[in-house]
Amino acid sequence: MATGQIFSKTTQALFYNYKQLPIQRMLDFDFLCGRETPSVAGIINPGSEGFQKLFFGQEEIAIPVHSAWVPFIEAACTAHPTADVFINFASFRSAAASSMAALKQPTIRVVAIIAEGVPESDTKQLIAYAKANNKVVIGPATVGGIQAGAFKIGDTAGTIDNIIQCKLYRPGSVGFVSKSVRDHFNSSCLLYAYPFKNEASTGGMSNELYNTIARVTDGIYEGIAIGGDVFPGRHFLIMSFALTISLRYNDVRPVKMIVVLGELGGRDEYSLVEALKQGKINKPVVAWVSGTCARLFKSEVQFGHAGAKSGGEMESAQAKNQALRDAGAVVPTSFEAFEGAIKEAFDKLVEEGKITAVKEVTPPQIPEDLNIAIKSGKVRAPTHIISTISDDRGEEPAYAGVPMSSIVEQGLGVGDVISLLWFKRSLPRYCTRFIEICIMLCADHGPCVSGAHNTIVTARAGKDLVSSLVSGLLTIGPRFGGAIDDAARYFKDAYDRGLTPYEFVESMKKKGIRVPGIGHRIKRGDNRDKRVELLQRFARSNFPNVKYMEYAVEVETYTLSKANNLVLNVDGAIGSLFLDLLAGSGMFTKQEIDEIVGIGYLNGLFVLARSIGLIGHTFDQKRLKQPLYRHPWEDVLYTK
Ligand code: Q5B
Repeated sequence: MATGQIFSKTTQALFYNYKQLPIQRMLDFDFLCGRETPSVAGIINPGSEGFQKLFFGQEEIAIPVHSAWVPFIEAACTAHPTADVFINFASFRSAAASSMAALKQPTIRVVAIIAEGVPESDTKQLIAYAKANNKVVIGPATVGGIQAGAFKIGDTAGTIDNIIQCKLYRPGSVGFVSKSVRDHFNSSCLLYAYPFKNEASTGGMSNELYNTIARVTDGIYEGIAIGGDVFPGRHFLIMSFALTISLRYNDVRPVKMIVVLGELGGRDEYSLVEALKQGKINKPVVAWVSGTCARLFKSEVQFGHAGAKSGGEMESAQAKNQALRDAGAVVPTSFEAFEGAIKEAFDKLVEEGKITAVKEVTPPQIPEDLNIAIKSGKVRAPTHIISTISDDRGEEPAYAGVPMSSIVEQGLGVGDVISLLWFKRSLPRYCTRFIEICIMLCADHGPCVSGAHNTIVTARAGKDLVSSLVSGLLTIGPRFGGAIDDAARYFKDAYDRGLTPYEFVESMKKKGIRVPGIGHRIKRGDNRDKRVELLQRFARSNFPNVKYMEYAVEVETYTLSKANNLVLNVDGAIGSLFLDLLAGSGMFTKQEIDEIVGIGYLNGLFVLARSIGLIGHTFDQKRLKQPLYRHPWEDVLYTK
């Protein structure tokens, strides 16, 4: 690194507290400048580890992420020994501790603290430590700084468009230092009383000056915003840094002139006055202290950030401007004349042959982010998913176009929600009531059925709710609970083809297929399934037509004549009755009914219902603190 410089084209930083935008802006700046390595080596972020994907030009790169807080800062610094800048985006509450931890790392040379409102005593300690250990603190309450064509901190210089406009992708000849005055600055007057405490600085005034300087000179070599917090020691602490910067600019050979933007309040600028008087700075200094309008106010007003408050005549913008002028700096009579003064000083240097023309380069085009391009209508991109049942983009989620509030206000129930999300329509009340009855009747069938057994064993193995639930759900299939769709398919086909129950059952037997919906492990002809009876009773009194169910009953009569366990089971009852619901409600076309039966919607009713019971069994086992289940040897036939 050349004499006096704090950044170079190979400088790398650790970024504390993940903020996507400023990091991406740093990387975009890197790309503009033609850097070979990204300026962000690593990210330190509370509670996360791994990698963060970001763009470096067109390429996606993975930047390592390290856990936050003090011991991890050390680990992150060790992991990235080439990173000597620590950019701290922590809140004002935790910025001091993390900054001190960073300053104590041998690899860290510069710490930039973005937060505004860091306790003054903490800031003093940080600056004292930095001074004693030959390190640099920029901030707090700073937007950061930039070395044109080499490195920039976070949001410094704003958008890529602004950076290109200000030609910050290549070095010029001007060293610039400011107090990072915010966007609401206007000419010689800071317009609004301090509204933004504790926000990160936006650096609007620095950006303004980068523009101004780019317009009338060959551009910035380096720009630093020293930060705008107030604390008692700021004459010495903050401005001594500003002064240090000015003195440093005096040493940095490519810097040919210095531009300083101060502000009312404090006596910081007087150290610069002294340095000028003592001849320590021999490069032209063009300065302006903002806040000359403060005199228009009857009482003391705080402008912009915390430091901008005039505390007496010496601290007024007018007095400081005059002192700088007397010491030899070029100080215009108003902010409006600042640009002209900078231009004049620069032109003089050109005339004197002290400025060699900057080699102009055309920066590469930064690919636009897809989201931004789509928003602006510049590109179109195909979607990867189609969804037709729900939409969460508006003010409230809607199921099949029916807003949540309407569902609640109309007093609709689970059956209606299922109608909307599964069938994409509002069904008549008797249909939704039937769905609800199915859900209630199938919610559980005791601990001995396949699903509950699996769930119980899983819960007793110490597994969590979801694992216990799905281990039970995974047993649902052609034998257990998942025969509803097949029952509907076969009953429909047989009925629609006009097969007699005998022809149907015997044709199934010939194919070696058990009739889905028929047969039960414990229910018998003389011990019928109450659930089936309840469903049938409801349908007979509410459905316009129950032809499929009556057909299933005829099939049952035939199968019962063969064996007493071949009853119409709950799957068969739901399957046949749902055919009646679809056909009789007048809400579905023939094609839609075929699709529903073909796709197989109806097992969903059992899956949904039985989830209620399986969740209950999981809680039951946990509540009972049941130990690991082991099946007894006596219950196993060991054979060869
Ligand atoms: N045979 C359910 O069988 C079961 C026959 C058949 C023709 C049939 C069986 C079956 C179709 C699938 C079905 C849903 C495996 C059941 C449910 C939810 C539950 C569960 C709960 C809850 C029972 C003895 C003789 C053999 C077989 C013949 C049997 N079924 N013939 N069509 N469908 N059904 N599943 O008792 O001549 O001796 O060789 O697969 O609808 O899961 O509560 O437990 O809420 O949790 O093991 O209700 O019926 O009878 O296999 O000893 O067979 O009957 O061919 O004839 P079993 P097996 P043969 S509801």
